[in-house]
Amino acid sequence: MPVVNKELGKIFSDMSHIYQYKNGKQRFRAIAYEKASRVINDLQDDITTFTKKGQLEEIPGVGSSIAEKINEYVKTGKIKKFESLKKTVPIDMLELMNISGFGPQSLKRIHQRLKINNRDEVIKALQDGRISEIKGFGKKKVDNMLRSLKLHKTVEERMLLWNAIEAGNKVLDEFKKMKEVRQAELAGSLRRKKETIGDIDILVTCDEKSRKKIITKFVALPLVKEVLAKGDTKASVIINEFNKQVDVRIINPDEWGSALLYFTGSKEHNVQLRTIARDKGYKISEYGLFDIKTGKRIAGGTEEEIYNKLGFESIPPEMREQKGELDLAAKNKIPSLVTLTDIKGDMQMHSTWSDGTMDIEDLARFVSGHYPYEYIVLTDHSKSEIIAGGMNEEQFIDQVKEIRRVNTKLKKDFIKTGTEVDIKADGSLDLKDELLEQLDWVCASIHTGFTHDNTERIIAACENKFVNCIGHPSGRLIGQREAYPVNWEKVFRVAKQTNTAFEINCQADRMDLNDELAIMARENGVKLTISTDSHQQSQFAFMQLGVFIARRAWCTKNDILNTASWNEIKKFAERKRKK
Ligand code: DGT
Ligand code: CA
Ligand code: CA
Ligand code: ZN
Repeated sequence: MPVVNKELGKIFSDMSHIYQYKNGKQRFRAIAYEKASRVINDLQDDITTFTKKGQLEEIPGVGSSIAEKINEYVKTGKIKKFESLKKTVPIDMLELMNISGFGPQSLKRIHQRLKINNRDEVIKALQDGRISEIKGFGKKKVDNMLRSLKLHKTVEERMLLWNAIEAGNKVLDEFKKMKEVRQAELAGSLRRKKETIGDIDILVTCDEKSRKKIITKFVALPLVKEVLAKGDTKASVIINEFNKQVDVRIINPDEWGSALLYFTGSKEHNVQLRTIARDKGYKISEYGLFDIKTGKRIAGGTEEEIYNKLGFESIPPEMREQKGELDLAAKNKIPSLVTLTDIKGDMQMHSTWSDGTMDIEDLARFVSGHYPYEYIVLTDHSKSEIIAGGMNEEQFIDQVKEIRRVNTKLKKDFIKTGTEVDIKADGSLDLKDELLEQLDWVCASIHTGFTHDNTERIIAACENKFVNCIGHPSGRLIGQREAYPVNWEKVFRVAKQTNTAFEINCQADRMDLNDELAIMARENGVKLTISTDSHQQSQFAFMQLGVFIARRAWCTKNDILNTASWNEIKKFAERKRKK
C-alpha cells in the first residue's frame, strides 16, 4: 500500500476514534472518518494521483471536508484539526483503541466510571477487577480484553513476516546501492521466514578499509530513526518503519559462509551443528570451521562448504529449526522444497461480487498480466456473510455466466468458478449442494464461533462431497485472534479419507495453516493449497508468504495441489465426488 495512503488511513481512523470517545453528538463525524479511513486503505493508487488531478471527491466516501484535509496533509504533512483533536485525548488511550475489545466506547465508559486516563492504569484496573464492576464489563468481555491485550503484545514487540520483508528489503537495497559493498544479505529469523520477526539482521561484506565508511553512511540514512550502538564492524539502529531494530554486521569476504550460517540461526540448529562438529574434531564459529587438533581453518567462505565438510548436504534456511533436518542432511535426504515458480494458479480470491475491490474482468486481466498462472479460482462469499456482501444461489449462477463471458473475451479458460462457502454453526453449508455441484472448486470456511471447539464443524464440511478445500482452517489472526480449539489429528485423518485439501492462506495476518499445522497435514497425507485470498490488487503478492510456510513445513511440489495443472486438480475433485 502506498505510504501516504497508509498514513492518512491511520489518521482518519484515529480521528473517528477521538470523536467517538469525546462526544455522542459527533457520531456522524466519527462514521464519516471511519468510512474515509477504510476507503483510503482499500485504494490501490497513491492518493497523490487524485490530489494532483483534483479528483479526490470522485472517491466514494470522500466529501469536501475530508478532501480538504487530504490536500492539507499532502501539502504540509499535517492536518491541523487532527493535531488539535489529539490534544483532547491522552495519546496512549488513542493507541489502546486499536485493540479489539478496547473500542472508544468501552474506554470512554471506563474513563467516566473510574476516572482513569492512561494505558497502564486501564490495564491495572482490568487485572485487579475494578473494570469487572462496571456495567457491561462481564467476565467474558474482561477475559476477552485481557486476551487481546496479550495477543497485541506479540505484534507490538515483533513484526509480521510481510512487514519485515518489506522493511528489510528497503534497508538491504540501501546497502546494495553503496559501491563499497560486495555482498549484502538478510539473516536471522527473516531469512528463515518465521511468521513473526523480532528484529532484522543484515550481513554485509566489503574490503577492510571500507568498513567505517559503510557504517557511517548507514547510520546517516533517512530511514534510520535512532542509533542504538555503533562500532567498526557493527551497528544497531531503530528504523522509522514499524519502529523496529535492525542489526548490521560487517564481515570479511572469506568469512561470509560461516557468518551467514551463524547469524541465520536458529540458535537451536547452530547448537546441534556445533555439537556434531565437536564430536568430529572440529570447532565451528562465525569465523569459520577449524580443525581442533591443528587449529587450521578448513572452511568458511560458503555455507555449503561448511555443511559438506561436516558430512551434510546444504540445508535451506527455512528448515533450520532443529526438527530433524540435520539427520536428513546426513543421509542426503533433504527434500526438494516447493518454490514460488512451481505455483500454477491462485485458489482463493474475492471480486466486487462480494467484498473484493476489483470486478471480475479487471481482476483476471491484472493477474493474467502480472503472474505466470494457468488458472485462478474466484471464490466469493456465500449469503451468511452479510457484511462481506455474500451471494445467494441465483447470484452465483449469474456469476458463472459472467465468468464465461470474461473467459471468452480473454480467449482462455483462465477463471475457474468457485465459492468460499460458510460452514454454519451446525456444520451444514450456506449454499445448496445443487449449486456447489455446478462449481469447479468449493472452499469451505468458518467465519463465526471462534471460541468453540470446531472439530465437528470442519469434519462435517469435509464429509460433503462437493467441498474440495477448507479455507483458513485454524481461524487465527496473528496478534488479534487465537486459533479455535480443534482436534487436528482427527480432522486431518478425515481430510485424507475424504480427499479434502486444506488451505495455506497467505494473508499477511492469517498465514493459516501455520508451519506446525502444515507439517501435521503433510504427515497425514493431506493435500495442501496455497492461496492469497486476495481482496485487492496488491494482495496477490502474498503468494510468497504461503510458499514460505510450505517450505518451513518441508513440503515439496507434490504436497501442494496448485503446483499441478487444472486437469490434475479436476481429477482430485472428481475422485472425491465418486467416493
Ligand atoms: P528474532 O529476531 O527474535 O525473530 O529471531 P532471530 O533468530 O533472528 O534471533 P536474533 O536476532 O537474536 O539473532 C540472529 C541469529 O544470530 C540467530 O538466529 C542465531 C544467531 N545467534 C544469536 N545469538 C546467539 C547465541 O547466543 N548463540 C548462537 N549459536 N547463535 C546466536
Ligand atoms: Ca532477528
Ligand atoms: Ca538481532
Ligand atoms: Zn474467509
